Amino acid sequence: MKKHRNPRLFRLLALCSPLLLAGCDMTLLDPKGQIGIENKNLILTATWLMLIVVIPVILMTLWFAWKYRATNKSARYEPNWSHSTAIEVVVWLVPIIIIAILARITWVSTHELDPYKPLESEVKPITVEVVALNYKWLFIYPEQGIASINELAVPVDVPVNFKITSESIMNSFFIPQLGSQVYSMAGMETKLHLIANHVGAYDGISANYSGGGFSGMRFKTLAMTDGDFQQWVTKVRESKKVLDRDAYASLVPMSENTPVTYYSSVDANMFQSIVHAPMASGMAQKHEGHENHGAMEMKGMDMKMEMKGAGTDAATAPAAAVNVQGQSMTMAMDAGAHAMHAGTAAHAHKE
Ligand SMILES: [Cu+2]
Repeated sequence: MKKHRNPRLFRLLALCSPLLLAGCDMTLLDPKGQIGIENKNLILTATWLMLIVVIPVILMTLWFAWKYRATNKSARYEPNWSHSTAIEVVVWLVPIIIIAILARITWVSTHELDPYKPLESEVKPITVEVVALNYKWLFIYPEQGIASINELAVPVDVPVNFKITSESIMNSFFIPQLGSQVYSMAGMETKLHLIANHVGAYDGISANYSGGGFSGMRFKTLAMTDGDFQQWVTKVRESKKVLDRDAYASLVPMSENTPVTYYSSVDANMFQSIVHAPMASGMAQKHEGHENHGAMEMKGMDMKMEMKGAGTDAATAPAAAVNVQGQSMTMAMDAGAHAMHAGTAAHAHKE
């Protein structure tokens, strides 16, 4: 009997598979909070359901190619074969059933895991306001009156209500081991509700590319016992820095790999004023020097719209239509930082 197998190839494959996986530390599959656990179950359930089709297809492809190879004279040869009701039933019915199950799971889990839905808990949640800056994360604790950069501390088993916005460019606020991510966008507030159920330090990232310093836009999420969290709050309150308007303005220019910074106090309504900044009358001032503009800015579109915005009052109907279209496109491209460009006379860039 001839030896078909190639033992060296098999050994190589066996050696390679862990290497291929070594690159990813599977944080999504190692959740440390309730939402993360539900995310993981959803990922695995959907994957297994799809593998019901994928695995037999791959195995049968290999088996058919081997069984009906030219040298196998014992296999049936049917050059005129074209239809099998049994096969049709299987290849349509099985995927339809899988898609129906996936559809139901998607519907139910989309509502259950809605990031805007507060978590059910008897413990009073804490609020953390998150601001994505270029390229660092600012965390404001309105109840404690403190703030930190690139370090998020939360007590374990306490639901965290995140309110999220961005100074300019769109980012995505993501702590993989705690679960769902949500975009941060200028001029608006998004919400995310998470919980950490285990003490530990978990990586936080921006999951949406935002420019040159993006790779350093990371923070540690410190999930602590209640006592440790109070100590952390006390430590932050001992900082000599305070987050007032001037301190915030100094954070706006781009910086990379920003070290952890604590602020012992925060101006009241700091977060709301950041959210509303693009719509405030002081927009032209905020735009001075264009330092807020993102990497994704479309210069040509910007100028074109400014001309319309700053133009005479005799704006014709077609021009207005173009304006509206341009505005919505810019919102998508520049995450709202430019949302008010079109038609805002105050924003004529005279500075
Ligand atoms: Cu501008």
